[in-house]
Amino acid sequence: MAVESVSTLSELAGKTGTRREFLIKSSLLGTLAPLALAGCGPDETDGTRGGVATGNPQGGPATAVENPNSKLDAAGGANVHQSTAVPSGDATKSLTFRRYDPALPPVSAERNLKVQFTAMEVPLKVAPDITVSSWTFNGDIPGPILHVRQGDTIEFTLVNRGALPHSMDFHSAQIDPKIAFRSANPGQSLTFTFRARFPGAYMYHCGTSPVLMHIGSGMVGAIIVDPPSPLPAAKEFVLVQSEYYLGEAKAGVLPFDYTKMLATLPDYVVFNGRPGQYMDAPIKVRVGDRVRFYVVNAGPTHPCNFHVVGEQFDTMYLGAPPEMPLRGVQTFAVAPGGGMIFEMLADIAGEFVFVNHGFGHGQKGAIGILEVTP
Ligand SMILES: [Cu+2]
Repeated sequence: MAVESVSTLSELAGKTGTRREFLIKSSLLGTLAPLALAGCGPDETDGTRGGVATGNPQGGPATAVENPNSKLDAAGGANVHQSTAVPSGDATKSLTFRRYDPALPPVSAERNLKVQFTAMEVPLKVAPDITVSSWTFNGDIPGPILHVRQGDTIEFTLVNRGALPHSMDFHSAQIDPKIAFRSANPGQSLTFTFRARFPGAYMYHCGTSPVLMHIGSGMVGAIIVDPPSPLPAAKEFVLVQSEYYLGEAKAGVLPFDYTKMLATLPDYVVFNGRPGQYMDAPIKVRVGDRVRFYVVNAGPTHPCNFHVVGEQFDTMYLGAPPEMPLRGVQTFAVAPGGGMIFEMLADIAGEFVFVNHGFGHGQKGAIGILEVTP
């Protein structure tokens, strides 16, 4: 593609048609083109993902494995840093690509919840032509979206069906991490209980050493804690940003690469586990809708400079909502390990690109379209 002298995004968009066409045809050429142009099966009505598991916890007694010091992250080199979910032969053919439903599931009706996740290492198709050797909660990146209310008590059980020790660190919990966030060995489980004391958009992740490898291999997710009085009615979406650092494919599956994680130059930066998935299958709302994005940055390393092209956020909560609202925000950086709530009124029809405005990372996949229809 010839390099043209263009000064603005809208100027270039004008030369190539719509902004969406521009982004698909031009901005995403290179890293993202195969992804953005490939068919993503829209599943706007997918109600199976997320929600709150309320079944009785199963599995054996909690293990007494303490979480090793994460300073070990800097050690590098050991076999523990290798991804393990690499199948023999070309097992990727049996896998299907699924769009991750970004809709916030309804808040749990229970005020005392029982939630159970399963830690498992599985190959995961994150684009029609990209399969990664992921470590997951419940087989996906990110794990299930949890939605609770301030003051709720959550009895959490982690069942480890993987080949490595795993654990759970809820940023929404105030608890002794050495006890609650300890690791469960393969075949074992652990349980701890916490109260969601503050509302907000919180990260959860595996905290087993090396934490960088467990977060970087996909063991992340979001728990949204509502304030006691509901925020204004809105169409609500959860975006979990994370970075992918990948090695050479084996049997069609790309392993995560710990050395590249330490070098902090990602191959992809993604919303909800799939690079560019909402370019081809946009998030859809109607004119007049209030739109609320819960943006959780799972990292492991880089900020998410969240921005919507052609819009401003009339409200962004700097603290626990509804406290400390900021008005008229164009872009705000969500730190790795952090979560922020962004609101806008979709009062104009069109295709609005939401993006990590750290554009190197936007072009690596942290980009999508909010489609506002009359
Ligand atoms: Cu883990």
